[in-house]
Amino acid sequence: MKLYYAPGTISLMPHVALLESGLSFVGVRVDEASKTMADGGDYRTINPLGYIPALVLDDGSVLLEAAAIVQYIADRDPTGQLAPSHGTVERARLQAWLNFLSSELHKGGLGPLFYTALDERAKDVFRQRLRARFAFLDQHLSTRAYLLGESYSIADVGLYAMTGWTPRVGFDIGAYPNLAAHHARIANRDAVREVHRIEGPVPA
Ligand SMILES: N[C@@H](CCC(=O)N[C@@H](CS)C(=O)NCC(=O)O)C(=O)O
Repeated sequence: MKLYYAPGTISLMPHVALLESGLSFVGVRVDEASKTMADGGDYRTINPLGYIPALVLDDGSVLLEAAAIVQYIADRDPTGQLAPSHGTVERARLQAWLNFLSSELHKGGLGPLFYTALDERAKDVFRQRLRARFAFLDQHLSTRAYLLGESYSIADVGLYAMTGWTPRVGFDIGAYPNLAAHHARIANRDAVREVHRIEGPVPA
């Protein structure tokens, strides 16, 4: 398998999943802004829409969408630690969180704050939505260590990646102590540290 990743993006989630699973893969770095791959090629030959991540499977086909990619990895993970089994309500809850992260936090909250063309009034709409969602998460995490309860899952890394974007868009999560504690907890995982070491700093 080949994972196309860029530092500071949601590709952190499948990158950590791959390391934690122990599955064999090759990582290919992509420059998020120019869409240039490490070998100089155009990443849009992998994903015509240009967004990251993408996973190329051993049969050469491409799998897109972080939520689907991490579940594909989790289902092949011999340790079984990344996701609950299919057909269980716990698996449905994992899917609910992955969907929440992708739609409510990423595209409907934090993502728009990166757009320099949006004025402050427009960004305030998204900041307001984020405050409600962060308060909801903070309450949820007040009685549990992880999104699914006492069991870690790959969705925790997705949340960690997104809370990691908040300083870059001037959003302080200090007002949400349980969310901040969750971020610190996930930051301490060996695979998370290792992925940061491999990926290096987020380009300016
Ligand atoms: N729906 C996609 C969205 C991925 C996405 O938006 N990735 C961002 C980085 S976090 C990206 O590549 N943005 C650059 C672009 O859209 O051109 C997923 O969840 O995998």
